[in-house]
Amino acid sequence: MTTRSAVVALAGPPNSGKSTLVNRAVGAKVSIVTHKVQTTRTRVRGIVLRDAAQLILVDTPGIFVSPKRRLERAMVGAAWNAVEDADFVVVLHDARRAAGDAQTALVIEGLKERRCRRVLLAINKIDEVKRDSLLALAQELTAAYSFERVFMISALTGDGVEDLLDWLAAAAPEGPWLYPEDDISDLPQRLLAAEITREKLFLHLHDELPYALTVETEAWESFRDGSVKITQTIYVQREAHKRMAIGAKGATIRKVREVAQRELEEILETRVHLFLFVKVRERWVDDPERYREWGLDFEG
Ligand SMILES: Nc1nc2c(ncn2[C@@H]2O[C@H](COP(=O)(O)OP(=O)(O)OP(=O)(O)O)[C@@H](O)[C@H]2O)c(=O)[nH]1
Ligand SMILES: [Mg+2]
Repeated sequence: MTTRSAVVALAGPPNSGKSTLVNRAVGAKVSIVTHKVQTTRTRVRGIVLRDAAQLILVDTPGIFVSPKRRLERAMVGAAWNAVEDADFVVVLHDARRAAGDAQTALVIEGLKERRCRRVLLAINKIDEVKRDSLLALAQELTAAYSFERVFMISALTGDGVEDLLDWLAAAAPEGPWLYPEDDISDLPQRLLAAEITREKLFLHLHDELPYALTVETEAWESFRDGSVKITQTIYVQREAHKRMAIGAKGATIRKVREVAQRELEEILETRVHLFLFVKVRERWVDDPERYREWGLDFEG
């Protein structure tokens, strides 16, 4: 069998559905998803086998205008690095937004600066709009950039996703598979487990708090009966944030722990004992160690 492989970067504005698409394509949760912007903080590779082709789908942080904080700069930088390293780029555009939307325009501008080849467009969330509006949207977007192909998809329902993957698999160049055939992601379990907890924190906390915290898996202990004990620290920047994360009488952290633990049990297919600790570390966003683990560029 002649094997083929391609690295495919999914790029687009925050919330356009990149992580949802990676999970849908892989058929498992490899990257976290929330309704909030800037959920994904680093590149996460999801791996898909199609016939003789291995597709490495690279989920990236959303690209947004003039990121100011160090973490935001590192996130947007990671997205552009992924684009530059890829064989194909799939730009996601939320079908509910106009073709001239500033967010997508920013992505297109960046693609032009980088003279990227082999760029596809995926108009996502088509389950949310009337079909007859899509053609005009596609025409306007292809007028703004010469996308090699346009796909209409719903990462949520899966509509159109097979077509996109089939196209990529057929277009992938000949070459060895880059990962073992059973792999579905490059994210180590400890990091995935931290991400699952961060997702639940995003869903249960409000305003700027989700953006001001990070989660780390400190310990991972496997027992003879197959169960695992996972200990994680949630770093926040202020005492007030710690109180909010814990909630009245510990209600918030208890809920987060419960849903994160349940999901980890599903993913790991075993009993999980999850222990969460909240610590104030004012300057975690300026600590290189926090970036290294995630493969983010500290100096950007
Ligand atoms: N209706 C609908 N919702 C979608 C679709 N794809 C994604 N979503 C929703 O859009 C929201 C954002 O999805 P994500 O996959 O987290 O988006 P993202 O592009 O990874 O966002 P960032 O990581 O913040 O850049 C979530 O609430 C998803 O459920 C879709 O095809 N249809
Ligand atoms: Mg994401």
